[in-house]
Amino acid sequence: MVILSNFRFSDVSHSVKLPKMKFYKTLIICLLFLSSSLSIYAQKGHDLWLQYAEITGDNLKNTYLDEIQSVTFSSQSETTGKAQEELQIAWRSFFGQELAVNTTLQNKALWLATEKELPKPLQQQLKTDFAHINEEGFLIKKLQFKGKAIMLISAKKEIGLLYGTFRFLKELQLHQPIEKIAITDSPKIQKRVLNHWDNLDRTVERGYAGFSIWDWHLLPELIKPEYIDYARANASVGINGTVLTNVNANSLVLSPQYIEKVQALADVFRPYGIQVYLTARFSSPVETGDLETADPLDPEVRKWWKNKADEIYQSIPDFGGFLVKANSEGQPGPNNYGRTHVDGANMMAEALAPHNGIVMWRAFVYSEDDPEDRAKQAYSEFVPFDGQFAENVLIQVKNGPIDFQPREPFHPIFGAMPDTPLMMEFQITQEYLGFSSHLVYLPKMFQETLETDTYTAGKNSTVAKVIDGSLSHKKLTGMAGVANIGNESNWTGHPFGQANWYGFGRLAWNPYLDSRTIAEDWLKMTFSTDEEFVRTVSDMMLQSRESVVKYMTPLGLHHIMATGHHYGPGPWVSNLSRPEWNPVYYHKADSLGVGFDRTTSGSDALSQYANPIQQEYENPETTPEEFLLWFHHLPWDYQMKNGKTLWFNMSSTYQEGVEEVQKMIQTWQGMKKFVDEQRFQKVSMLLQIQLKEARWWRDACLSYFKQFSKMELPENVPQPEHNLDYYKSLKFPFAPGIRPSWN
Ligand code: BDP
Repeated sequence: MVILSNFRFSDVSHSVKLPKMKFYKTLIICLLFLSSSLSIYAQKGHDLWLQYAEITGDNLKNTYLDEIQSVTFSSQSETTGKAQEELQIAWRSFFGQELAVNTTLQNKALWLATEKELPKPLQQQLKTDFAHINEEGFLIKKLQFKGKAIMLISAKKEIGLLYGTFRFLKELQLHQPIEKIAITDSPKIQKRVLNHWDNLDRTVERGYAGFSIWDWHLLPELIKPEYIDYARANASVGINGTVLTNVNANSLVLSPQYIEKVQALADVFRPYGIQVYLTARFSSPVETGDLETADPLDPEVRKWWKNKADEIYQSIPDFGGFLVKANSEGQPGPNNYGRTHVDGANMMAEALAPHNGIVMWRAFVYSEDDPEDRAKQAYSEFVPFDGQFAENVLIQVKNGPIDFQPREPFHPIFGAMPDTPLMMEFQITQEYLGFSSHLVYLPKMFQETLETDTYTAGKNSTVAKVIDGSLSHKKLTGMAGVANIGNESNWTGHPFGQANWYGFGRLAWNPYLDSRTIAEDWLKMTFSTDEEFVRTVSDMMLQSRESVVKYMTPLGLHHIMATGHHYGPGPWVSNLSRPEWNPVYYHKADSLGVGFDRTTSGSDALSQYANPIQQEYENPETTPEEFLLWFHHLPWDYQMKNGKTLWFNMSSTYQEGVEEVQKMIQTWQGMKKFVDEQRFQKVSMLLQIQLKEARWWRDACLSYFKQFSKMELPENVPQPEHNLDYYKSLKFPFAPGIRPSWN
């Protein structure tokens, strides 16, 4: 079964006319048998949540096969071709057989047709359903048509048919009874984009799953099957854009030599509804040797970008646009020429507008010579520009005001720029959450941010409403996720890292989804539909985010990791040139206490939030304890809600984090019978690494903070194995994900 499930026979039989069909078929089947024993497990990981596991229950299988006996396509396009391929991949894998394709509609058929291809009476009958979906939405409905029982997948556009097909196949993967399949759905966010921090030399900044999947050297000629599988996986969750290159950009990617390579990828992704974007280095006009300035108000510079955009669109007519990191962490930008972010973004927007391209301009800025609290800087710089950006500019804002920490309050920009489209930037790669060795289910964290109330337009002004544009009627909306994908055979390194890619896609489609539902769906599609398995492992996933916060940065601590590679604890680091790069800047531990005072008596970062939040957080007693040290500097013996001291709570929370990882190990051991050997063992081994590193975080951080608290560890917290000097001495010159020059 597994052999068939991974063999895309349709790819061969439909696209190439083979003269000696029988001979080739036999040969291919023999080769598959030979290779299957070697690759069976690796392929399971490779197939992500599109496992299409064999449907064995007689009842279920028979009903599905009885109810869907053939498929008819009213549309003939590249995109519906992909829907057809996917149906066959799934059918062979679910049932060991192909799904008959008929040109005329039969009884008990699956029917794919866009709204305008439907006969008038049906269009009329489904009027209300169509009124509820947008251009990318779809409907799946069982109905009677001319005396025939039909399962209809319909949409306004072809891409909706593909999304509908994936959703239909998902329902089968979840073993949904056929009569219960009735869905009308549309994405709530327009630009659902992965950001690859991939360099042209194939290293991946903050990537922990091998090298970049883009094999630039062999493009445009070599189209790897992975590119197609990547597109299938993304389309299956509705991701419709990919930024191929690192935000710390290289202008080479805008050269004709590379545009040709980008075009080859865009051609692969197009039928799957995925647009390609590039990162644009602001100084490109200079770096290419064409001009002496990149001043955005210089007419020559404006012309350069216009010509560049025209050139790209010549090859890639549906090119998405540019993502820009400007005047941030040493990247060039308009400020270098005394100009503003508005000048820079609007110049690029002007070049892209005639082609319907967009600019995603990042708000991740903080200055090396600004003494203002780093948490305040992006807001201070961007909010005054509200309403000044061109219509095709999205400001891309990280979920929190510092930098993808295990827990941050939401970014105060959300809700504070009602006249500017704001795009959410989440980080799927786990730069600060254990790389690809820790099992941390991120959708739980994404959900926490999305459902937080900003109060900026009264009660219930959640971040999700800012992002989907509903709070202030935005025309352009988006969500970006920094990808955790590399050329590892299972794409993400950790088998559970796949859930974070999957979950990002689901939330970008619908930011109101519950992360538990997403976890359950993912588990069923990826591993097993067994109830006990799904319940137990989804509980473990949902808890995992809190556990990492506990063993790394409890009670609002943040940015206390080691330098450069960010691997492991480093709360003692104080020697870096920029003050705000040092962990001591963030925790401010001394003999009097610990934490960053961001209230009116401190940096006053709190004033960037709406009133109800200010009032609640101004006083440590009413501040949610998970944000205590983010907003307050408190004495070590500060009494917390449970009547114990801050030091006691900090120490025991670190300990709880470690114990929770121990519990994850036990839980996972009990799941052996549900998971194939290779993925089971991999997760087991990675959990041991997670435990080792959780203990390391606990011991190193508590040894460090204890010098200031001068208090004993609570009884249940073991004494650190080593002294502080030992933890400080640890070096990891080859930790992954870092630019070699930063070592
Ligand atoms: C930080 C990363 C750095 C990125 C930067 C960014 O450490 O590698 O370049 O974010 O988002 O988290 O630009």
